[in-house]
Amino acid sequence: DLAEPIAPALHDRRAADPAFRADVLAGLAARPRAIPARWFYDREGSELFEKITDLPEYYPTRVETALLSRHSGDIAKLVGPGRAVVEFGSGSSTKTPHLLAAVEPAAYVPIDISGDFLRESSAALAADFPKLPIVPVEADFMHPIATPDRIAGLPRLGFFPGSTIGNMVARTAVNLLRAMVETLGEGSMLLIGMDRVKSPDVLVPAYDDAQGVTAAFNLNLLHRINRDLDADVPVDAFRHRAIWNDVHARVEMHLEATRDVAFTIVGEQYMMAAGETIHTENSHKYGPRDARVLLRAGAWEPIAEWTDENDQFALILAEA
Ligand code: AVI
Repeated sequence: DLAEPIAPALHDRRAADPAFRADVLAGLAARPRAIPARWFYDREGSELFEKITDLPEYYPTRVETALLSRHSGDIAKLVGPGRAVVEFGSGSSTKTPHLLAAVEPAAYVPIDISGDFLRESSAALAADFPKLPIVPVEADFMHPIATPDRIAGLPRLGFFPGSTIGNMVARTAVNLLRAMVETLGEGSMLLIGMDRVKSPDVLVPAYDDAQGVTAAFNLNLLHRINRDLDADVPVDAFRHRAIWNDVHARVEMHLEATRDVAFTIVGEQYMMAAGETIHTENSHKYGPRDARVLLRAGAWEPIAEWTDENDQFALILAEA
């Protein structure tokens, strides 16, 4: 029959990660509904996140990059030359060159779960630092990682910018910090970025911008479900919500159904009433003492920290 559509050739149906499928199905069956934020970052989501980092309301990237370039001399003095710099979740980081230029590392080891991003960012850095050995590792940094032989015996500096730690609840953050000690070894140092607690009048717009880029980033999760999980979620029946949760000191992102909806995901039926939500992200903020307590709980002792004049964001140097 010529009218029969040749579905696989016409659709860009990507092979879904079984863990994505499991998290979506479990997350929609749970109450409250929640899907882990790590699933935002498919190709489209990663591109939208890059756009977020340029938004006027989204201060963290700008402030952290300025802190790194302003204080790289002080950081270099405390860190000393000849370390292997190990970056956790390197993505397409624009902050790394500031650090590498200052600390004169013996090697750079970017760790990322996305091989594509790793290859792209490693190639870009190699052009700027032709003499620096770059040893990319494709891995999930949430667990201890065997570091490459190439950096055996070198002292290490872990680099974890972007306030990514804020996307984890305290227990997960502490587990990650301890995994970093295992990966890097005792005697290592860690340079970590953490976003500060501040007025919701600044925080909420940073996660609900006027141009709607963050809304598109959040809603892309539903598009991804439709693309990857053979689903028919009516994305236009959802809206982006960003709220400040003062008890947990975090900005939360949710997707709220604007009318009663029914949809199918890999053959399973789901219903949501108007006003019901899916919790998609936490972004925890840390006061100065909170940040130090978290690091100590994760087996790191803070030794120096740098903040901007408005105390918006902190870069903290710690040792294991
Ligand atoms: C990647 N992470 C640190 C960002 C944040 O600020 O929590 C993710 C993000 N979500 C919305 N805007 C940015």
